[in-house]
Amino acid sequence: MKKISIILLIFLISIFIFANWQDKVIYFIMIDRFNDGNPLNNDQGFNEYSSYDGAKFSGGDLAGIIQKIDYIKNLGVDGIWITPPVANQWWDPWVNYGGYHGYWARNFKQVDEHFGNLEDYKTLSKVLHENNMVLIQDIVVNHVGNYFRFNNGKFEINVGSVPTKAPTQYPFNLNDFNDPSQREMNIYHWTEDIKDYKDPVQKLNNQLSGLDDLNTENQIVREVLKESYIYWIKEVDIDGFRVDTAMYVPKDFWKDFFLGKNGIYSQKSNFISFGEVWLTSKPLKDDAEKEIETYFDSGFNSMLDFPLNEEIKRVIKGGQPTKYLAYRLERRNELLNKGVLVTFIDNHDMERFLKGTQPVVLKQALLFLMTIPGMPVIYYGTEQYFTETRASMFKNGWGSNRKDHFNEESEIYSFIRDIISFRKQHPATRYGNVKAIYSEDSSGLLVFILDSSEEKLLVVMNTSDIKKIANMKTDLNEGTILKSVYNFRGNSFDITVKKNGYIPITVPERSLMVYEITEDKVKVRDIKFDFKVNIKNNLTIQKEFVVEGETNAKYVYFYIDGNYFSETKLNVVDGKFSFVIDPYKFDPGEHKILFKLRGKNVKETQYLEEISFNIDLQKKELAFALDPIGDDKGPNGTYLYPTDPSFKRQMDIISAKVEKIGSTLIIYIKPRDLTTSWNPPYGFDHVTYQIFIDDPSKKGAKYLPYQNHEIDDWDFEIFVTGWSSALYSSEGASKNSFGNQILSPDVLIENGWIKIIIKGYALRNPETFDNWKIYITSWDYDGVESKFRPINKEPKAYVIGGGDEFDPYIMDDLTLILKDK
Ligand SMILES: [Ca+2]
Ligand SMILES: [Ca+2]
Ligand SMILES: [Ca+2]
Ligand SMILES: [Ca+2]
Repeated sequence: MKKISIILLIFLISIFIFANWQDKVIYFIMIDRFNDGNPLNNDQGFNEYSSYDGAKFSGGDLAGIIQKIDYIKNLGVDGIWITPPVANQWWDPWVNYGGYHGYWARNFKQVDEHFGNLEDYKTLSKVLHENNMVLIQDIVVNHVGNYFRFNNGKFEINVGSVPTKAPTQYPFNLNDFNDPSQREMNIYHWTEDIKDYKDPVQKLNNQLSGLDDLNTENQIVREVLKESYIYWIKEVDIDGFRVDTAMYVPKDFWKDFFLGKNGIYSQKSNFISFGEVWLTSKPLKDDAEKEIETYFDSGFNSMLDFPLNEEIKRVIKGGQPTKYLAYRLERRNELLNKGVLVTFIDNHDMERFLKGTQPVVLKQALLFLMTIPGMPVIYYGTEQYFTETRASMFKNGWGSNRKDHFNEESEIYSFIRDIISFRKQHPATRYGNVKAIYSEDSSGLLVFILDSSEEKLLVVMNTSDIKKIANMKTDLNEGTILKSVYNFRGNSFDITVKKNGYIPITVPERSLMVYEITEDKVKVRDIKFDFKVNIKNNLTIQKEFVVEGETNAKYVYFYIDGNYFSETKLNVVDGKFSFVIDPYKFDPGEHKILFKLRGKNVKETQYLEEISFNIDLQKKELAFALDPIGDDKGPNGTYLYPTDPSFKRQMDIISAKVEKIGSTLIIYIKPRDLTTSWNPPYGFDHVTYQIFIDDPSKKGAKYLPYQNHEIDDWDFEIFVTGWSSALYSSEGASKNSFGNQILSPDVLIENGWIKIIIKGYALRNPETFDNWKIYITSWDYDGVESKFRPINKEPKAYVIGGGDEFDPYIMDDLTLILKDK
């Protein structure tokens, strides 16, 4: 009896552990920043530990994770992914930074002294498995730490490297280029840093930010890497790998690593390996997906979904058109047939999703992730509203504000637990084929159907900050009942599909609702009025257009672009009505109009099919100004550029102009030098622009966030770097916080101009820009630390000189006053 129950128990446990990966939700932990279970291992005596310095070890370890198993489990996740636990280079004096994160290996087969030892790691694995949770280890094969470099062709050893000046594992210790026998072993590629990320040869063979690139073509290197990582499967019984920097290693390496003789997959069944190929696609394009697809063919059975991550940020956080996300969702169906897509809203290498936005936006994004197929990952701290990427959860770690953050009662912790539980109850969220049935050319509605063999769900999301209305055309049979199964900030009543599959719906701002498409049906009443109108689908409007129509309805209402608050009631006189469309109040491009007809009482309501039309307008110049050359010296002419040679005169503004097309505003800035030293996607670096827009009819803020300066009045701020853009409102802005983000404006380079496009819907479609003021300031931003570049008396490599931390963070500036009569 006892024996049988044990066998049964083992069987049940293995079902849990070996359930499909797409049924799981994973919690991602940076070991050093999660929890300190053993303070004795924090300081190894090399000045590599400080809980006040984000560049150093903070004290988190494997024992700390074990102590917090219940906290992790109660969130409802099915396992953890941990940053590499292997022995690291603790301090690199060449870059003044430490390997607390685990990606700078010293020895691939040893647990780092700060994190514990092999026994701790085995215990962690055992405790996780006892709790039906999996353990995924982050691995690196592309590089070790930064132990050598070629400085203008001359080989140099990083003699100040801590704790050793070379890796300690054979053959990676053979890194002295000046020793002919070591050189000939060719364990390394013996290269300089990658300078051109578009050059495929450099990308595979050169050093990524100084990290010594392993010769992954060399058979010895291949064997030892394979053996090193099999070691963890055998010793610790880990269940999967997250594979760092996969695109910097040749694809045939991966084939051999996973599928070759004694490959990873021969070691353990159902072993997952998800690769990091950090590529994203432009809106409505799929270059990244195409490249990521090739990794599934090279041995990976799972990949991180970076294209989706970017689209979620663009659309849900950045207010860009929901049709972008609709496209991305449908494009994923194909990829999902190849393997597991690991979904996430942020990670340890990027700004946290919550930074610069509101909790409600974070919640919507997380919920969205839980409604679509893939294996969602929650980055630690998300469940406590963290905004700092690598802040510590524990009191004595860096960035903790000297508080423990393991609060299971917090609102966002409960929210995440609830949405994970919702996902588990609904197989279509994990297995459904996704079909988008409604999306917009602006922020607003995204509606899609999830179709799995077990159930069909309809998801309705509104990404905008206004209530939306639509009449969606579907393939569903009339009378079908859509049963409300989840409601976030919306309505929880059921919906009935109307005649011909139409669903009229109003959707509150920032809400997400899920409906089960049931087999139940009711009879629907057919309300049909006579209606004729002169605006037809796809009509192009270039000047004022008079809409005229006839109907036997008592009342006619219309809505523009699904804006519930644009509801306009028309007078119907002798069965006729008319109104005017003024194209200058619209962004160029596609728009839509929805008519609602009513009889004597509310029950007699008919929504018509939406009619789309195009606004096509000429652009109009609103302002142009030249700025002196060489005045990029701060307000008093004392500022100096950082001394690194990559700084030219990027912060010198030489001219600016403003145009509009309809209600879309376009700002152009011409810098003296345009550089791309760090491969910025928007095509410029070593300068950022903080642009303040004043709508004279409104009273906004005075302080320029983080810039030690104030002006009379501003209502919107645009913050543009070569990597990102944001439009903020002055609401919520202060000396040291940006306001609420409204949109990510598009940024392009055109003939030496930086062109920033702000859709009018984000500015609430002003009728005129006359007398609006635009104040442009230039500075630079430290992308690693996510803050403005500091200023000091003396300039340094990456520090601006000629002032101090209380001086205005403005290198050059320019004001434009718009004429729009
Ligand atoms: Ca510790
Ligand atoms: Ca490489
Ligand atoms: Ca190096
Ligand atoms: Ca200038």
